[in-house]
Amino acid sequence: MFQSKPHPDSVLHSAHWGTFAAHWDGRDVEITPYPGDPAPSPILGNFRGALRHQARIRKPMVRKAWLDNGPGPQRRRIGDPFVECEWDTVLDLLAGELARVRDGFGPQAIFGGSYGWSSAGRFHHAQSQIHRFLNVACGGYVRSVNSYSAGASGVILPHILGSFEGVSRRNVTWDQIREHTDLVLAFGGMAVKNSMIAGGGISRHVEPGAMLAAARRGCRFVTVGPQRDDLPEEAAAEWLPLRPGTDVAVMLAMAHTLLAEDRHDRAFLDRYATGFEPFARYLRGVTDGRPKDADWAAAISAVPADTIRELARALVAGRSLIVVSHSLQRAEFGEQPVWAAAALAAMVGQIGLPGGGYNYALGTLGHTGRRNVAVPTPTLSQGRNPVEAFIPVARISDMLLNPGAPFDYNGRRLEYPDIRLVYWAGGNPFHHHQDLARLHRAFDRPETIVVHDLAWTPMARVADVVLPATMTLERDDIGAAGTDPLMVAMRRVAPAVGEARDDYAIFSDLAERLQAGAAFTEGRTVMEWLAHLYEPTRRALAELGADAPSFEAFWERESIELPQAPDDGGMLRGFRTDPEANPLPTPSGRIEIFSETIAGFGYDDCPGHPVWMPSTEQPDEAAPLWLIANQPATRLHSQLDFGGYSQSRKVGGREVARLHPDTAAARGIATGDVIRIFNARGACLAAAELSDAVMPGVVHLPTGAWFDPAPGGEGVDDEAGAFCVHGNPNVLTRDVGTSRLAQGCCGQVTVVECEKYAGEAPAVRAHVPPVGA
Ligand code: PGD
Repeated sequence: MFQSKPHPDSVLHSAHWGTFAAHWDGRDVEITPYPGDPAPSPILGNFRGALRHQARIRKPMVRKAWLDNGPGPQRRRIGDPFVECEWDTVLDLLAGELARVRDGFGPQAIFGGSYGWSSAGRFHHAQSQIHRFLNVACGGYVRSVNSYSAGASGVILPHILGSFEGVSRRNVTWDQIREHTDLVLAFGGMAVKNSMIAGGGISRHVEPGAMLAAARRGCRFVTVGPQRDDLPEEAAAEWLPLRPGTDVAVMLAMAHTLLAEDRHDRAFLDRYATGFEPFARYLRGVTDGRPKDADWAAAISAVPADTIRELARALVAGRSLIVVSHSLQRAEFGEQPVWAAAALAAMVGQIGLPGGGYNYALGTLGHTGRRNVAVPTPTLSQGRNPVEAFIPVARISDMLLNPGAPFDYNGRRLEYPDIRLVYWAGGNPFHHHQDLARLHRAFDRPETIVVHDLAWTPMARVADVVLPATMTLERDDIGAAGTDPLMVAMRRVAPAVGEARDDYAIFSDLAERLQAGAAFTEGRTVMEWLAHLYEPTRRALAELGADAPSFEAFWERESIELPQAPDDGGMLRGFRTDPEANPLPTPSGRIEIFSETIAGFGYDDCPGHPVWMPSTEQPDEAAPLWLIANQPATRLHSQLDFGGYSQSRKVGGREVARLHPDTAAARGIATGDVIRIFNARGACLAAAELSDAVMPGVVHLPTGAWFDPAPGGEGVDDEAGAFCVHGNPNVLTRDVGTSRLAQGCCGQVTVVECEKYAGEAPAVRAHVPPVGA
């Protein structure tokens, strides 16, 4: 798939999934992974065939119905025809529309939340560009807070441990695990398909090597979850198959075992935690008459009671580390596994020790388990947003469908704003959001939708104004992440396709039309911006006495190594060493096993200490199987779904769904069959693969296949829901918040039935441009 030696004319470039050398031969790119990377990601292969793929947007386009009828709520369908426009015409039209909404309804009528990962470069980062533009030229916008990744944990961790970063990214490192850890208990595993990704770039994929070295030294890895391969072969892991969504019961039972056998660390709890007593009463069943013992948890989770007890004892027998993956909290009551694991780890008493304690989300991104960079990395200022209204990011459909309705969030009662114009750059809601039939209805409500993207994603196809953005390989940028030692001069590899322009160029011209050109560009060209953004890093390097080349020298060299901060365990180590001098940034300064603050909110779906609450959606006769809809291994989210590697892993052009041979046999399904996966919200087709790495009773369909409601762009029906012929699981997932505390997304798990598809399956047309393009 890759060239072993870079072409002599290659230049260095970077993506969220790796650093690489690239050469454009006029038709396609040759890719060679960065030589210092011990385990390059296969998804670098998605650049093959992507630059000139038919899915690229080549000209500015306007949806015909919007052009004919003007702005207003309207039925928008993925099969709608578009009309080509000249750049000047479309920018005049769009500037006029932005001014109409801004001046008529105020910036609080513009939704610029625009969630999405876009590309790695720090200047052409679409989120930063759009937010800067809306602040500078439109007087602000309604924003979104938190993420689809860590919707629940991002809100609860500050209440109970004080800092999301301090518990996830600046905590235990892979080096500590190699050296110190005896047991890694990973709820939801630590799949390398996730840790191969780091926003801003990643030059070395160290995780498989570190797990191999630790396992060889004798470290025991245990993965708890419905899929065996959530830990790589290198970890030589034990697999505890567990019914989806029941981890909290197992965590509570481990805590109960420690309590009942008096193995918990009382001294640690006394000194470092608050609220253990009410939690202990709950564990014993004093409050609800139901002790949370291992037998109780075994019946809920399918993990044998003896295994739960043995593992609880093992946690206190040596240096142990508890890990919880993001996936667990992307579900109803997703706050609970994050909190229950923290309470269990506090009882074990190793929080803050090298290689021990609790590292939320270790291995779920390449940002975790690493040392941090000791100097600032380039960041584009987004300006100031005076609009106060915001939504938790996954409440987009609720907002568009219910303007003015109240909702709860983290102790506040807020109101959904009334949105007239939606502006999106660098994200794909028809990939990332749940219940796509509902999202589709919600996108009928705004008067105007604008999208910049490099390709005809389903989001672009429901937009009114679609502007072609360049792809990362078509522009110069700087790649850097606060957790990677390599800062990369990302050199342009290929000319832009068609009339595609950089997001920056598009926003500059729009800002000019809105009399904010100079404020937006500050008079800088792209190269002048890169030099400007590089300067704080260079200055900090010089102050440290490190190699601090001029911008020109950095650009010539193509990369520099940045110094790393010490591997010192961060906030939790400091707290352990001296809790009076270094209290946690929680209300009590300690680990909050009971939170007065959260209890004070009075939420029945997130009470004052961790509790077991089964999901309100359970398998039943109509939908007897669990569906796991997690991150894909063949691309980042939905990005470059049309690229070489992603395509090579589809079967008949469809996404692959895995199911256990027993589950398949009961339905007469064989590997390679087209299957229909369905529930009350919708249905999708996928190609079946039988695998004993998946628990019986579970279907695994990763996200990222572009929503393809064929035939003819219909397939979204108010009664039957959405039907996707390509394999997008978000037609099936639930659009509810994790709880009133965080309102995070619940996309990870739902219930479904599946069957062999009868008849000729409709062809996948997800990557074919719309009529008129
Ligand atoms: P991407 O596919 O990365 O998905 O959701 P997100 O929207 O981030 O979308 C990025 C878009 O940016 C792509 O369309 C790409 O073409 C475009 N793009 C790339 N570079 C540029 C550029 O320079 N300019 C412009 N204008 N566009 C660009 C991800 C989200 O999905 C996340 S983070 C998570 S963790 C969630 N995970 C799940 C899950 O586990 N299960 C379910 N069911 N659903 C999920 N959704 C969430």
